[in-house]
Amino acid sequence: MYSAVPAPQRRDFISVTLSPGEAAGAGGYNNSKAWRRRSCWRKWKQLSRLQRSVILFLFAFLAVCGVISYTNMGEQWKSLTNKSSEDLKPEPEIPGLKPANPAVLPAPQKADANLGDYKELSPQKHPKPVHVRRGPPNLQIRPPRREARLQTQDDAGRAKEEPHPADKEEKTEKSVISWRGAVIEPDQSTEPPSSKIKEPEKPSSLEGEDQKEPVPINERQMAVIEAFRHAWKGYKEFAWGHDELKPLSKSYSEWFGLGLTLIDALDTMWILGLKEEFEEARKWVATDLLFDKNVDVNLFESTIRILGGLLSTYHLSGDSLFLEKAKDIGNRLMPAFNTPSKIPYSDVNIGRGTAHPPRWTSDSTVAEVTSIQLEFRELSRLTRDEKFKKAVDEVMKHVHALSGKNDGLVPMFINTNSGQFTHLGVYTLGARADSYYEYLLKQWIQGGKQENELLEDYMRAIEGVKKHLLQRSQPKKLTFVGEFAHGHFSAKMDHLVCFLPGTLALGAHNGLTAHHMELAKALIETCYQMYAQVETGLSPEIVHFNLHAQKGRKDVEIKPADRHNLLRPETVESLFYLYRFTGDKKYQDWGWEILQNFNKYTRVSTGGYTSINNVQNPSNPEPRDKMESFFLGETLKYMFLLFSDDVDLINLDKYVFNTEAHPLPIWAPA
Ligand code: DMJ
Repeated sequence: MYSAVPAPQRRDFISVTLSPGEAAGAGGYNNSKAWRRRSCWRKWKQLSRLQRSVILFLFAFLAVCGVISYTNMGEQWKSLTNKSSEDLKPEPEIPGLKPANPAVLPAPQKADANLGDYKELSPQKHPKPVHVRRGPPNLQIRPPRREARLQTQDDAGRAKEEPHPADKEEKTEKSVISWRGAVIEPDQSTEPPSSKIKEPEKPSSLEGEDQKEPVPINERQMAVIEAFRHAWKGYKEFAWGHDELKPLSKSYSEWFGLGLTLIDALDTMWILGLKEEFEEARKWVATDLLFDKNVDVNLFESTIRILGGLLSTYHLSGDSLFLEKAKDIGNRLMPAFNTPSKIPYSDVNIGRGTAHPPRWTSDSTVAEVTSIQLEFRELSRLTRDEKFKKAVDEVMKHVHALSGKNDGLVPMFINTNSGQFTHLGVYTLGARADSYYEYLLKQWIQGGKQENELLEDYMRAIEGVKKHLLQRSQPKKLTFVGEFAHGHFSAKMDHLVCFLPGTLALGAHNGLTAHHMELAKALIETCYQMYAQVETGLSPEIVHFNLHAQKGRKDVEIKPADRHNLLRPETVESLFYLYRFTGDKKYQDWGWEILQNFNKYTRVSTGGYTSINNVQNPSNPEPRDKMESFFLGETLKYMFLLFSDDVDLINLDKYVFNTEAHPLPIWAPA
């Protein structure tokens, strides 16, 4: 039976009930099209006007919804298909080299790109959205004074390319490190929670940081900026483009004639945010820095200061000018490796392409030949030319296999003909050996902790230090690193050795034993005392520790020939690492004391700072009239970083400092 729904009592809703009988209608079931059309039309006519309007409205509404959802699905589908085709793109290969992690490193510029093409800090073109970097164009600092407040966006164009998606993968590599069968548990306790080790995903200056609020600089950092500006004023006025400032005689000295101070200071200016100074220096590099010179340079010194300085400035600024210059000097240094043993000569004539050992010997210094690796390896990665890396890796392999070590401790000299250690039996962590140990660890870190031989040599050497060189002084029981010569211990310690606490702390931060951190803490206390126990509050070049308590004598003794101070960085460098990894403010306070004493005894009123001859005479410290390039390259840079509470200001999980304080990127594991 079919009946139309009776007229509703209430006219604000409709109900349509259809039953098979009703649907069949009086005339019985007829499924013809005409019948169906007529029947529907009849039913439609039977509906009230309101019912018809509501039905029509519903249809219209459904139709609109349908159109909208169709359009959205189309967009989503489009983006999905695009994304998957991007993800499938193969990663370009670097022939002969393990691919570096573009998440950590900027995409290398083509070696021949923009050679000599000076663009005055003009933004480069970027294929991807721009990320603002730290440094002059993007200061993460807020100086209180107007002139120190630098813009944040204008030079954003120097940012690097996006990393390859494959390198964004979470790496959970940090677990245990096996060393000679021993399992070394990573030391969790030595890491600050905010900088737990994980594989870096991007250069510290890229994404993520951009979203972060800039960390304001504090008063102590401002004091470092002021000190830098004062030093720079002297250099600019009296030594511009020369190697070192002589602040008292208002002149300069030349070593290689390559603007050493200016190059060493480039990345410091970037980090301190000194845009104007940086721009001026960059102009000099672009127009006046020419390596085609008939001049002998020391391979090690020019590698760590010039090559290292150019590479780090390239990484921080993204400016290909610095890479081109780095490539140029790198190539010109290569003749040093043309020796019978492949242990490089100490000196190279960068204009003539010839190399030679010092006049009086065919030996090279062990620290020198083993502390050029970070720079040449990085140059290979950037230029995709293996020869640099091959040459320096060969040196490390050779030294690794060499006999004549004493529990991992190396002699100070190596012969370029025979490839053997010479002057056996003398072991120090000071001059001529120091950075061998530093670079064992740092190369291992640079290479993504894959090169086990480096780690082995490092761990064994630290055991050697503990066994042969570690002692405690009287009366304060300071732990110090002495020297060992032909079976005899000497309580002599160079200020240079003060790099060691920082290196030990860095190793502990990277998962090595917690004992290294304990030793680092003990040693940095000693290095601080090398300043604190001296009349000017500045350390001499060398100290001798008292092994036996004697009334009225301090721990630290200074010989007349050793009481000079060259504005060296090592203690401040270690204070920086210790503060980064422990957060203990006393390290900042110690650094602050040291800065004040530099200001008190080494600052020259007309501009610049000077080395002094006598740290024991506050009334006349006997200025030497020389500002070493590392004062700007290292000492002030580490001061600035030490006073910063921003772990991303040169993040130590992304960068490794060369021995001249030039940060180079850490590669991701293959
Ligand atoms: C710097 O050139 C380097 O730090 C080097 O490793 C040691 N000497 C000076 C600083 O003291």
